[in-house]
Amino acid sequence: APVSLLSRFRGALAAAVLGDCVGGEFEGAEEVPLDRVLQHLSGLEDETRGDGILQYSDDTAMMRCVAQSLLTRMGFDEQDMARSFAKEYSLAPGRGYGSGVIQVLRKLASPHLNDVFQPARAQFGGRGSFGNGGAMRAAPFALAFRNVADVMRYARCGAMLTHSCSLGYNGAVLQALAVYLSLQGDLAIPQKFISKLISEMEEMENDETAHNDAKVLKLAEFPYCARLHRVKELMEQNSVSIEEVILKLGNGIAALESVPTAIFCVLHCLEPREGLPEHYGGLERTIAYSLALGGDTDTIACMAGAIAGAHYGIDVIPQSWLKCCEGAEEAEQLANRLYKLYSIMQTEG
Ligand code: F2R
Ligand code: MG
Ligand code: MG
Repeated sequence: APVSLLSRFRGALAAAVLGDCVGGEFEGAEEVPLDRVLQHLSGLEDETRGDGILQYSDDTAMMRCVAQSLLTRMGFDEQDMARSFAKEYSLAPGRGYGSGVIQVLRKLASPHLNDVFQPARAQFGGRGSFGNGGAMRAAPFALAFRNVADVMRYARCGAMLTHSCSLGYNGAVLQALAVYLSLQGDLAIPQKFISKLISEMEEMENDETAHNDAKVLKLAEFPYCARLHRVKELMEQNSVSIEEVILKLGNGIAALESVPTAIFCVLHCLEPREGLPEHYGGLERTIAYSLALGGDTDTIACMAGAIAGAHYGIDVIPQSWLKCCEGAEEAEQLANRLYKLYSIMQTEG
């Protein structure tokens, strides 16, 4: 049966929270045997475990701020979003934030700050952060704007509140774009999906700042496009090992080492895969596979979850899994409200 747009909206945000909550168990682990992942996931079916037993981390905390700000301001308002990040951090600083970004979040709390993008620009000796913190919270931008140019423009601005290096904010643009295309049903033709990502990112990376950052960091001239081409190559292979995925795409805390990886997880798990239970659908496969890569598991599973959830919709996500995740219900409510905002924009636009 066709998946409704509302179901896709709810699936995107709920599966992002799911990925964050279940991925927290393995964040930073170098090797994660698949049987440990499957054990962890089958434990979520144990009804004697409490609701919301798995806590969400900074990924969800900041994604909620993005969604709430877009809703209250009915669009992007940098002052409001910055305030929202700062307030959330001050209320719950122990959610596992990146060690650099906490300085930005503290500065954003100052009532005397005029330029809310300035603290991010001061990071890492003025080079800015290339971490995946902008990308991990980018999904709501894809639900709040009706055209692709706005999704990309505002995902970039929203990320720049904490990540001023082009590798950081372009990772957020790529993640928002992947969720947007998935919501439109583009994952039905995977080759078309990846080609669209590459052509949009070619334009984004065709920029002097991006070229300079890539040069300083000794990366390819179009770093995201180069990774997306590797995703395409891996998709065309008959079999791919976990080691090869990590080697070619990465599994780290840098946006470049994790956003293309999350996209690959979704594409790879569109079909049944050896080692993953036969009764798993594509959404469950995507989450399990993301965890099995190790490294920044909460964030890769969160981003892959958002893209996969936008494709499969809310109804295929096991209720028992969602029940274990703190904040899953609120994510669905935020998605409902974003859908209403999107619908108003459709009719007014
Ligand atoms: N922080 C973590 N995980 C660490 C362990 C947490 C532990 N489980 C706990 O409970 O405490 N996870 C979260 O951080 C990632 C998102 O980070 P974000 O928001 O991008 O932060 P930051 O600080 O800007 O960047 C992260 C690190 O990347 C390196 N880095 C970034 N830019 C750099 C640059 N220009 N030069 C050199 N290094 C740079 C630094 O090591 C930063 O600390 C997510 O995984 C989220 O889950
Ligand atoms: Mg986290
Ligand atoms: Mg993480």
